[in-house]
Amino acid sequence: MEDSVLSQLSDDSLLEYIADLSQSQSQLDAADYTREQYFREKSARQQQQDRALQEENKQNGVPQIFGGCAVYINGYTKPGRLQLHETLVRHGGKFIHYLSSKRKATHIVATNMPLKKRKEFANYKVVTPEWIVESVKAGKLLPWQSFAHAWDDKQPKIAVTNCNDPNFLNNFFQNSRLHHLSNWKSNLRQNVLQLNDSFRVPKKKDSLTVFHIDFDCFFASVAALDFPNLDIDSDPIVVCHGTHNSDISSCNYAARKYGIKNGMWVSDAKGFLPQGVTLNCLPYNFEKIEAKSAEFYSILRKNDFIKFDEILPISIDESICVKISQSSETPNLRDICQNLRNEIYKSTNCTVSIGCSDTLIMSRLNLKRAKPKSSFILFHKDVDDTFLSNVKLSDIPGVGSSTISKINALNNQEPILENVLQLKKVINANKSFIGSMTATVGNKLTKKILLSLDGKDDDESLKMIYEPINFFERKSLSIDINWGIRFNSIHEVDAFIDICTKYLVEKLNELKKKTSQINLKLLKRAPNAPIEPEKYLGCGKCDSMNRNSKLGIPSNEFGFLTTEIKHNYRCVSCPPNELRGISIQFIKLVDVPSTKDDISKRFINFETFQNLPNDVKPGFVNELKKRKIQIKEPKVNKYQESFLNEIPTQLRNEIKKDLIINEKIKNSEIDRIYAKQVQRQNSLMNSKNHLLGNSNESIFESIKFQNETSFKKICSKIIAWVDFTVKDNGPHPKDLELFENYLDKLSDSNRVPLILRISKLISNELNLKSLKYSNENGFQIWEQQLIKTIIPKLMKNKHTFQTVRKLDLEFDL
Ligand code: DCP
Ligand code: MG
Ligand code: MG
Repeated sequence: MEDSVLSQLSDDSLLEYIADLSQSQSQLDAADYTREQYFREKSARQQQQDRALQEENKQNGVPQIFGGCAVYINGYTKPGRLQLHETLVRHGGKFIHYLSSKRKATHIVATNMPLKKRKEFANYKVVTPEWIVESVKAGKLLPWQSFAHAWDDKQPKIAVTNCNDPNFLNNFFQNSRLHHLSNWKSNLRQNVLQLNDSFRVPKKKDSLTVFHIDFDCFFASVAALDFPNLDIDSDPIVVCHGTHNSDISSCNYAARKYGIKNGMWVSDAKGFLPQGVTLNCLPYNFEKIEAKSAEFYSILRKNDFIKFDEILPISIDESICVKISQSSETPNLRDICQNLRNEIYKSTNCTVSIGCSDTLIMSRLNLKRAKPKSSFILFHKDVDDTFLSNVKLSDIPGVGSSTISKINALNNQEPILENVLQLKKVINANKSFIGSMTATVGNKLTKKILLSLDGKDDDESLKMIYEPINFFERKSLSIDINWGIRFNSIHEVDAFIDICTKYLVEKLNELKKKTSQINLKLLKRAPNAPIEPEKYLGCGKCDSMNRNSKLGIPSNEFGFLTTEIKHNYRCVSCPPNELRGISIQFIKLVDVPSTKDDISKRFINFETFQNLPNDVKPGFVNELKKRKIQIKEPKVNKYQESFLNEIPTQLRNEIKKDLIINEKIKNSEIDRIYAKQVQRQNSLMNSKNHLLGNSNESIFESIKFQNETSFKKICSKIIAWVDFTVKDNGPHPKDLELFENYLDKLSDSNRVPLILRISKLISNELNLKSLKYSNENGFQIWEQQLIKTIIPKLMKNKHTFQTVRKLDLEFDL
């Protein structure tokens, strides 16, 4: 036997081999009988025995579940080798005695396997003995992935684990589901822009029917297609990279029955299952996922049941389809949903659920209600308490756990509000609750929540329907790596930033855009977190840090952008070896004019022309004229011109060249940036003037109150108003409403300092009047107004800001 084969033997096999050798000493002594022959014969003998055993079991009706599997057992196992061998053979499997190149094993069974061995067996399916035991129990072949070694995660399928390797990024992307998801999503959105023509964008007056369609446990359903032995309806299935410290991207409803959820760690999920129930961990099949999604969208575009006016892509597995309702006909929505579901199932072998209604929010809530494998239709006017009692607060888009705990704090945690009906009751019982909610979670979100109690949409959400092109247009571009980041020096970080920027700039160019803002977000190991987290090369517990830079003018230049990002890195204090995640965002993308419109193409430089040999120049001049291409003369002023005319031709040309260079310097980026900055500063000054009421020029949209835009004049009006109304019955409610609107507008446009000044103004006014009028009704109304409405608005700016960001993300994954 070759040494290399020897080295592949497990300890057990090697010992067995030595024992066999010593026993068969006499045979080995024979000159023509080699060790290899001995093994071949021994193996053949054993296989014969195996076949006989298998045949007997087959005859007796034992299910041959391991048919086609050739299994090699490595090292000590529990249950033992003999037992596994027998079980396997009885159930149709082939037992491989020695692992040599001739005998290809399909699976390797081992209880323990050191890293070195794991590398050696990198091309095999390496499983724990439970794979055999559990499959026999289940009476069917279970996917080997579910029994792959736990430390599989520590040796992930992502081959390039060194972030300094130039291939790291590509490898990371290939394996990152989040990268795939975001790529798919942006491609789908790009398609929306291109499909512009086939849309019929609804008008505000149209009545709509909205279909929110989403695959049931999408990744899990697609993955299960590769495992016909598994039943998606009854076997618990999850999709994940490893089998321990990796997160579940999708779990089927059979797994959810036990409390397993998307996003859990596999190791935690396993703890939810009762004894004897196995979790089937399946690998990602990104190609198939993409193909199924394409079929889904193609059916939405073309089917025999309904022609949608808009097909809006929410994600790879989810679309909002809008039909403008014709009053003349009442379509049978139940049939449409049923037919669509059937058609999609026929084509993809995966099920979708549909929520249908006349508003976005209701179609979304109905979808939740419909899941899995069904549809649910309810229009907003039919919303009743029973329906609301089934809607969780967290089902409202934009409402997360922090909002929920804030609302509960307002209600003194008594009782804990979980569903929407409970919230509705609290609001009905206590009208001032809305005011408190506005003060804590912001005006926009409060309005949105109140509207959703009636099944209605807020304006922000409706933009998706009424302005789809604007809504789905790509507004930012980002790269986000939170796995495998381990650096030792700033040079390594710089090199990595270069790679990331290059990637982003390529994307930017594909989109024909420039960026006007960059944001660098870093994950820094939390002070108390271990150097290496549980998840292999994961980011572990981190603090996140941010640095944003607004570029003077939009850019798509690699050198400029990467330098800016490196500069940003140096501005936050995160030593390279503490870095665990890097995210770079290009924000506020703007269009680059297409080359056709690029006017510079219609010129050639004077210098270029001047350098041509004199004898060919006339020919070129004619040709250029024909094509209306001008020779760009250096800009010279009148004085320079008359001076130039006085000097000899040779010298004149040289001076002209010099002027060109000077002109170029003038036109350089730096100058433009500087000019922009000056302009910005000026406009900021103007805006200050505006706020004080001295100027009409402003970068802010002017806000009117009582037909005034000058803040100074508005203040005078307010003082007069307070003055006049504290004395008797107080301000007229209509006026107050307008006033509140004005304050809202100030607050929504980040002009909180102005609200502060107004509140001080009113407060001073009330102080002055308190001796004389504090018992008057009007005085008390103003006091209340100040405390309950104006001051809470002061606190609001921060929240408003957060709300806007949430709204941006609300339909995101
Ligand atoms: N996905 C993911 N990671 C996320 C969100 C989603 O990997 N943070 C993937 C896995 C999901 C798919 O996107 O299968 C679709 O997301 P859904 O939210 O629609 O979840 P599912 O389709 O799995 O389940 P459901 O039946 O609740 O829609
Ligand atoms: Mg889904
Ligand atoms: Mg979805």
